Amino acid sequence: MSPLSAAMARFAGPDIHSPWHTNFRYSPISGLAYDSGVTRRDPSCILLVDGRYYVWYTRHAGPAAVGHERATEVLPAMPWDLAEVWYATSADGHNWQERGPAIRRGPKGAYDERSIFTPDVMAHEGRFYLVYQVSPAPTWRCTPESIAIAWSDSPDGPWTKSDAPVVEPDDSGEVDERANPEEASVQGAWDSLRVHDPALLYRDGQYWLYYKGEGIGYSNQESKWGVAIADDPLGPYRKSALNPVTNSGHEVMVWPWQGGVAGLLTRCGPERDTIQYAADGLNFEPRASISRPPEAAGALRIPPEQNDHPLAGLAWGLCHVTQWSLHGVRQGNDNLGLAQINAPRDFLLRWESDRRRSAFV
Ligand code: AAL
Repeated sequence: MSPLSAAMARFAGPDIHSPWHTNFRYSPISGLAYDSGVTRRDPSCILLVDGRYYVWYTRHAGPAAVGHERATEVLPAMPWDLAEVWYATSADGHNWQERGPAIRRGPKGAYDERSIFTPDVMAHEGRFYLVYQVSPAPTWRCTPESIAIAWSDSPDGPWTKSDAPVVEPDDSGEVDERANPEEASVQGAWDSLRVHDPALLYRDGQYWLYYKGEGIGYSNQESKWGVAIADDPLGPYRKSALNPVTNSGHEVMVWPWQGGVAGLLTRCGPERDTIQYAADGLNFEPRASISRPPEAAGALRIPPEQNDHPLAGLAWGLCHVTQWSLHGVRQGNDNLGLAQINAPRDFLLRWESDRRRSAFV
């Protein structure tokens, strides 16, 4: 065997030979693919119900985002503004049919008047729960974004929304709402600006709602994850005293493994692009470094009897491609047919974990 450099020796041990290490490959899907008039992004985890796959996601049809300065009641500031949560189903996970809205925006003055977005789903004891982000009107750079929940007896709805958000930003920090949130006069807690990207897991009789926080006075590249725990799925949720439970990570992607919680941390922080594990759901440790992970991934939720490998809960799912990530995804993925896209619309792709493939073995 040829000798290894120091760099390859420390990579080959903990990473490529770890059962937590994987690569990802991508394939196009039909039904939720690029559409020049519709934004689709931030897919939930996928559920298999009565032989059909279900996914929920952020959807906005109409003009593309124009930025906060030019946003109006009908022009979205960002691709997730003026959006609602829609859902789609599929027989094979490749060809999807959009079914329609699951959660619609609330009336004037409601906590969810401006936008409803970035959902995740949990099925538990015959009931379905959607957790998602909400923002009130009007929108500006520092609009507080919170997390709300809705439940239904069927994945096809109808859904009953919570009367109020169930997780809200910490109330510390001060910033003029017209300023950039990074230019705070008083810096707040790590989750004082917004709470985002909810993901709900049932663990030992309690409901664990993981979320991403952004703080007043922090760059949005410093996002981290926290968790809020409740005895009832509809709350009240109490934030853990150990929050933030990660020092890195953007969109939250968690799955259960051997009584603990595994997570895919991407994009932000010193431990971005790692897979981590917390045996107690709170104290996360990196288990593998990864390359080119799916952005805003949602994975197929599997029944406990199929959960026989650390990455069984990260086998395949959907992710999004945005105007900011399109260039990177196009490179090295000629199979995706993305060469012709030049307008800013976010859309969904399929990803699969490929545990056999490594550039180094
Ligand atoms: C995402 C998520 C949240 C943010 C925005 C839409 O990828 O982190 O959902 O609010 O970007």
